[in-house]
Amino acid sequence: MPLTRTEIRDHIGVITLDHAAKRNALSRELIDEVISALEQFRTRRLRVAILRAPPGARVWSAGHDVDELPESRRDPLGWDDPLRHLIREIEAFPAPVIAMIEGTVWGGACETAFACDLIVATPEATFAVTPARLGVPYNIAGVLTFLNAATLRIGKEMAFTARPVSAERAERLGMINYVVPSEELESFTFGLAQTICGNAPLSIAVMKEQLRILAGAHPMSPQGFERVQGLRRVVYDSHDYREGIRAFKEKRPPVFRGE
Ligand code: LCV
Repeated sequence: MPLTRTEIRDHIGVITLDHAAKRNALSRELIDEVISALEQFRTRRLRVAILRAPPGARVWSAGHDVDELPESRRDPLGWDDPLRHLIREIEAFPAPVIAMIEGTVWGGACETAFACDLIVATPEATFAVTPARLGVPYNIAGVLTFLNAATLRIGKEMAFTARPVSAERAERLGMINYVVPSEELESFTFGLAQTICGNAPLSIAVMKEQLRILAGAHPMSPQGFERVQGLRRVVYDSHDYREGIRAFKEKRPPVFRGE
């Protein structure tokens, strides 16, 4: 049973996350389907990709599939993690990817939306950065995605509180492009996509890649990188990381000890 649906309208490809039973958790299986849809769109030289949930979805995506996170002693978000692969594929896709958001967005799904080029959301949508809720040491490329989406102070607030931010506030802060009523979400997003389709695809592809390279141009010394990786290892080897994952699976609040 596929976990996504795809459709092509003229130069626009649409991927619908459609695994309601798990609230569109970003499992390896679901991510593989999204990535193969993007490859199909690339082959067909489509000019915009839209990533969405089914109309009326209460949850756009619940983020990384927690059942696929290692219990401990292994980097939960290493290079080969499916979520990391998805983020890179969205950033490398040679045309704009629009996140069309209705419902709540959590953790790795928040990063996925922020990795998209444009975000259009309904007023009911919310965005939550959740590593601290689970005790997860987010990876440095992911932190940069958040830093490029929000100011440092807002990024810290979202990371430290793990509280959802409303679509209106996100728009006011420049984290998303538009907030539109749910009944207009589809027509507005497709209108935006059609405007892009009418422009020069090569020029857009080059500007997208230029902006990706410039947005990622944050110098870090090898010593700085090693320090960050060492700190992350302390977290994913910790009691609190194991407790966060276990509490989620046992459907109870975690009890963190700071060790
Ligand atoms: C696996 C799930 C999930 C899920 N994984 O429905 O950013 S980081 O570092 O944190 C990164 C590691 C990450 O992204 O971690 C995941 C962060 N996500 C969250 O913290 C959101 C976790 N989910 C929820 O808070 C709720 O499920 C929401 C509010 C999304 C929806 O609540 P609702 O009451 O509608 P349930 O909680 O009953 O979930 C329905 C089924 O989906 C599973 C959940 O375990 C349940 O499974 P069962 O029916 O087998 O009990 N599920 C939900 N999210 N991220 N599985």
